[in-house]
Amino acid sequence: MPRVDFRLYLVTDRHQTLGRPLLPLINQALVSGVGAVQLREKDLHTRDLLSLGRDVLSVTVPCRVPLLVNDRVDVALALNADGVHLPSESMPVSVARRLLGPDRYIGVSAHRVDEVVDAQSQGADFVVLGPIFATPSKHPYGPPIGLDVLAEAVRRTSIPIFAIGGVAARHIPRVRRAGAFGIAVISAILGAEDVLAATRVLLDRLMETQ
Ligand code: 3NM
Repeated sequence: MPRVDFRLYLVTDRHQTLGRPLLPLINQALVSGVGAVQLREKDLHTRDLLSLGRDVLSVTVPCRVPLLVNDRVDVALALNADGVHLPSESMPVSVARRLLGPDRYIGVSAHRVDEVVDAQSQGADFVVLGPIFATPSKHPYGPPIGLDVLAEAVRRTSIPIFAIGGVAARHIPRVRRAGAFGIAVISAILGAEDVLAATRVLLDRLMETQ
């Protein structure tokens, strides 16, 4: 199992960059020290996703930062990426593990405590749990689940849990008190006017609360 040694997980959405091209923003986040990147561009066809994935790898690899591909195990393998991130309706962890082998990351999205428990028992490397707060980035999962659910998931498991959904720098002390290992964000980085500075602030808060 690969070791989860990152606390700030950047999830991409090229529609949430304030109109700026995605790659330079990812690069700025990497320069500031973001720990892992998830390529999550659900509306791209396979060929375009592969092409963007190659471009993203050209900036993550020199920084030795893992790149995980959302849902698409085939694309992760084709890119020789560092892992996959499985949405809750995706293939089971055990099947992805068989395809990817023991050394690549398998992250799992969860929206309830029992899904976190399941992900752990199936051998996921980490879980992203949310939406913790209200977020304009994603509506399908309904209202925020809140910090109490996060705290309960932490109590019932030992897997690293990343809080997602509306997480901003000001939330980090509360999220960490609830036991989150780290945070996963789109808009707190890609929606910031100054991506370098915003990433640095998130990392500083995470360090302060470690
Ligand atoms: N997954 P932002 S919430 C991609 O609850 C994603 O599983 C969520 O974007 C979940 O940091 C979300 O801008 C959006 O709120 C995260």
